[in-house]
Amino acid sequence: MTKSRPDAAAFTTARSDFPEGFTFSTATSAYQIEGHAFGGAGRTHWEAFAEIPGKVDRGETGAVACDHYHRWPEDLDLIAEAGLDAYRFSTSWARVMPDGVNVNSEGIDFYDKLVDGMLERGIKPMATLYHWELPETLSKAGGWTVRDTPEAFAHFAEVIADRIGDRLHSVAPVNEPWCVAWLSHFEGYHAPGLVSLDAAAKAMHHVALAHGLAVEVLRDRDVRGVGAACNLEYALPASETKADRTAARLYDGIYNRWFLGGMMHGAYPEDILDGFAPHMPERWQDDMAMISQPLDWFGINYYTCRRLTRGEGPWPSIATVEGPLPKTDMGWEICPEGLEHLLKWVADTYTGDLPLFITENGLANADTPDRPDHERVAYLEAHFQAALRAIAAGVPLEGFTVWSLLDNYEWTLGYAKRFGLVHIDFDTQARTPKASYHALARMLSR
Ligand code: IFM
Repeated sequence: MTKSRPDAAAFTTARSDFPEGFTFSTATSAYQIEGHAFGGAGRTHWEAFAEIPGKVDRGETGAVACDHYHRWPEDLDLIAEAGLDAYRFSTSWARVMPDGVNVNSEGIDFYDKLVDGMLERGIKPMATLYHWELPETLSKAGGWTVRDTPEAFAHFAEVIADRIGDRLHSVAPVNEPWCVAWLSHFEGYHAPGLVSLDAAAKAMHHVALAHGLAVEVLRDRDVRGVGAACNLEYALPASETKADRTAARLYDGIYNRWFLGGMMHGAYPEDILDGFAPHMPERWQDDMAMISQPLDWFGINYYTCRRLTRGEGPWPSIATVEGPLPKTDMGWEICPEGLEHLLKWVADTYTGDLPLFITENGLANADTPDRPDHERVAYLEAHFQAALRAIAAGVPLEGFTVWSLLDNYEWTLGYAKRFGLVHIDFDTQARTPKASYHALARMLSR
């Protein structure tokens, strides 16, 4: 497996190595950058979660974040000046509908201006409808464990589609469904912080249903480029024992095959259904046609591989073992081979000729504005090369999105982790493009 190259100063890869028309973009999400205290946005389950001692580092929230709500023209200029083709942004449900139901005109106006701002600068708007800021009213009413939430989400999708759908280049309903459901309801690591197989199984279905209901809304309104953005991990057994191979297979089922199977084949994986069965919502089978409507593209958010072994406790009893590869500031192994593997596997097993996009890839690094972030250049270079190998093998990959434009709110880890191409001083809000930003701009010009 590839070692990272922390001494790399510039990309050897060039835009011209990729097929004609390949889309390079960068991504952010609403709650992580906008400043949720501004513009009449409603309380979300993240503020509630951050108030529980010990759940979020230093109890931080997205109240101010990068103040993108006021500084968005400067941020869009940074995207345009880098030579990026597109911007993957998200629309905050709690900003547009503070109580999850009624529209806040200031909130929807913000996205209207933002999309026009992208178009004026020649940037293609790639929207994600939901990147995790559930209005607290809906969270208190059961959140993703109840069917009312996907139904309310369909209404939110209507509001967005009616206002900005005519100008979007592409749209994905839910960012990283696994995080919304499993990480937040079984592992308890994200809001609302539940640790319950019953809640998690219900959320795993309701989030998939939210995707399907939103796809139907977007299609009804002729919104172009309707897809999905799922996070996938390369699941490896910690050793070749049967127990470790079983753990890796189960992890792969919950993390990767659940949403891929539901969205692309209209069928959840049987080995995972065996464990979820007592907890699935009534008549879930009736929703599978809605969940698996045809898409225009499928997006993969990829960061790392993971090594699995048998854990303690009831099903699914999986534990993680630390691996040998160099790690990012998140402690995640740098494993570009996992991206190549997943691209080929997804195309072969699920998506066939459907265009694929890498909708997120990047690393957290302990950056300061006065030290070049060589590690980010090396990480991205290795993943560009993995993408090129997959393309050479016939995978219909059409775009690559770097996470993230700006250092931002990393959820449970607060502001401690820096993923940006652009450094943010969270005291002054000064934006300082990092060495990786300049290197990427040069790479895109070649
Ligand atoms: O910051 C997150 C983002 O919100 C979703 N994808 C992974 C990123 C890094 O953890």
